[in-house]
Amino acid sequence: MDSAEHLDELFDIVLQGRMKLAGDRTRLALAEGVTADEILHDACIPAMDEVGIQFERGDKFVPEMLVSAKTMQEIMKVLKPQLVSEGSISAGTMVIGTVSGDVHDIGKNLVGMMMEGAGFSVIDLGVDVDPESFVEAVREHHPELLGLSALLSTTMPALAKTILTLKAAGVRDQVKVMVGGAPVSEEFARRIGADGYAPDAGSAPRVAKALLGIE
Ligand code: B1M
Repeated sequence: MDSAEHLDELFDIVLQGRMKLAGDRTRLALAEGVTADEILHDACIPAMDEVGIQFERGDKFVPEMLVSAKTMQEIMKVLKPQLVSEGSISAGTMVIGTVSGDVHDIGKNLVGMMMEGAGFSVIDLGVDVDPESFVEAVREHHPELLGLSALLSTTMPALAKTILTLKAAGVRDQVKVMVGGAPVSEEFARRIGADGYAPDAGSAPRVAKALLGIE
């Protein structure tokens, strides 16, 4: 099989949610020279976009969307060691989570992996994280950076609410806040008082380092 055939196959595996095949076919593709980056950006992410399009059209339903997400997570388990290089000196600590009311975690997990790869220690609070839990985590871990992810237009206000809660708790100035997620824009980030916005996982470490004044 050539690279394009491997990528087509992995695209279909994610789109059809063929979870049992995911790990083995990913390992085979890597062994035959396809890169982790290609598998992520040329197979998995386009497949999830197609899942979203089919969901909007009414051709797929939530359970199918969930199986596709789980299938992509199986692939990400195999890709993680390739995507995360060994950072021996920590660039800083990042607390990350998906905001209240939102359970989407694939994008957040990818951002976390890329940040680890760039040498950050990442503390992942998971999904549906209420503002008070972010405050507690800032108090407990003293991170340089707080990452907030939102995938639904209905949970975008929770980004703003989290920042307001940090302010009310008196910890807003202790941490740089970076936001992201498909419906979020640079303009929205600025409007709610975030320090930074990254459009995707690839750019997140660069944005984070710029915010912290690292190289
Ligand atoms: Co949901 N869902 N979903 N879903 N889902 C979307 C987001 C949607 C766009 C689908 C659609 O209609 N086309 C739509 C939102 C519409 C809107 O609000 N504008 C939607 C909906 C409506 C819903 C439900 C309401 C459906 C329902 O129940 N009727 C429901 C809500 C549940 C909830 O959260 N309360 C729901 C549920 C689910 C599942 C649970 C079934 C599943 C999630 C499983 C999981 O994550 N473990 C799911 C999925 C899989 C999707 C789609 C198909 C794929 C999301 C994904 O993983 N993308 C999605 C359609 C789509 O995105 N194409 C959809 C791949 C991922 C790599 O990309 O998450 O965008 P993404 O992350 C990117 C960037 O956004 C960015 O970097 C990442 C990597 O490059 N980024 C950051 C993300 N976080 C960042 C943080 C940063 C910086 C960058 O700094 C901190």
